[in-house]
Amino acid sequence: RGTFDILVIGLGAAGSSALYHLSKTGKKVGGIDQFMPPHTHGSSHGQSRIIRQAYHEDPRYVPFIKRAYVLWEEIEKNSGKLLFRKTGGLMLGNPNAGVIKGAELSAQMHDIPYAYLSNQEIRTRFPAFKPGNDIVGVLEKNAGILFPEDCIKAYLEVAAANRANILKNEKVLSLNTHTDVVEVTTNQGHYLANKVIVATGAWISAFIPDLNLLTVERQVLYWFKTNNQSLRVDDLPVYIWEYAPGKMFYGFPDLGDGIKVAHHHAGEITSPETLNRHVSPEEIQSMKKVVSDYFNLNVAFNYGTVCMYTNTPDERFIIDYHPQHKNIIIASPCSGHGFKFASVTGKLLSQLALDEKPELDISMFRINRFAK
Ligand code: PYC
Repeated sequence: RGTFDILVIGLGAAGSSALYHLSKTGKKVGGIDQFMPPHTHGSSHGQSRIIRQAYHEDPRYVPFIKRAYVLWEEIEKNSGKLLFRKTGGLMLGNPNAGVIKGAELSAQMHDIPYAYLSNQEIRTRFPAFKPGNDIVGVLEKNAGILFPEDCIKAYLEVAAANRANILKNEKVLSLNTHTDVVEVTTNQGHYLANKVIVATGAWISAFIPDLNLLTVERQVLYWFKTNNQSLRVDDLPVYIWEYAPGKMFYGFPDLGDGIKVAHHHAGEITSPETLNRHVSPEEIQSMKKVVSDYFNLNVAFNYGTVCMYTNTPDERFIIDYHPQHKNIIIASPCSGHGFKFASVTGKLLSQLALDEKPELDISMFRINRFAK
C-alpha cells in the first residue's frame, strides 16, 4: 500500500498544475486519474482556452490572472513547450453589456492596456465580424489562447521528471478520513496520504457528497471550416460576444481545423455518468445560424465535441479545505472560466496542502460563502 505526503486526485487543469508545483518541493507526491490525461472525458479538451486579463466577471480576479500569466510562462520554460499564443481578446456587446462594462472596470482598476472600439472600428479592424449597429468592443492586447492538452501534458511530464508518482487509468472509489491521514481506495488498491487534493471537476460530488450545491452542465464546442483569409490566427482575436443580457457565445480564430465557436453556459444540466456526448444535427444547424448571423462568412461544419462545466451558484471557484476534514483540499468547480487560472490555482492548492499561507487572498473562493 503506497503512502504519500500529498496525493492529487484528478489530473486535469488544476490537478496537473498542483502536482507540478508540489513535485518541486521534495515531498512524496502522487497523482491519480481514472483516464489517461490529457483526455477528452472532462472539461479540459478541445484545443484552445481563452486567457485574458480585463476580467469582466469581477476585478478581484485580476491579481490571480496576472500571477497566472507568470506561472504559465514558468511551465512553458520548464517544459520547453509552446502553451500560449497571444492574439488579443475582444469583448463584444452593447455599451451597457456586462462584458463591456466589466472589462473596462477591471482594465481601469488594474492598469490593463485596452482599447474601446466603436461599431465602425470593429467592422474596419475585424471584417469577419458582423456586429449589429449597437455593438461596441473592448480589445485587450495581452489576451490569447492557451493550448489545454499541451498545458496538462507539460505539467505531468515535468512533475514525473521531478519524481511525482503518476497513476493513470486508476479510479478512486472512496476517501476515508482518519485523524491525520486520508485513506484512498481505488479499483487497484489502497493509499495513505497526509493530504489529498480533490481536483476531479465534474466528478467531485462522488467524493464530496455534501457539495450538492454544484451543477454539471453540458457544453458543445463546434469547429467550422472557412477559407476566408481574414480568419488566420494572426488576424483575429479571441472573443466573447454578449448578444443579449447575460447570454454569450465565444470563439477562437482558425488554428487549422476551422473557427471554433461555443455558447458560454445555456447547456443542459447533466452528470458525468449521463452526459450526452453526441452533437445532434439540430445543434449544428443552430450554431451554424449563430455563425451566419454574427460573421461575414460562409462556413461548413467540420466537427464538434462535448465537454462539461462544473458550476458553483455564484460561478466563482472553490479553492479551500474541506469544511470538516482539513486534510482534504477541494479544487476545481470552476464554472466554465477556470482553465486560464490553472497555473495559479495549482500553486494555491499546493500552498494549502503544505499548510502555507496562500500567496493571494483566496477569500472569494472559500467554501464558507455558501454556508446558510
Ligand atoms: O474563460 O474566457 C473564458 C471563457 C469564455 C467562454 C468560456 N470560458
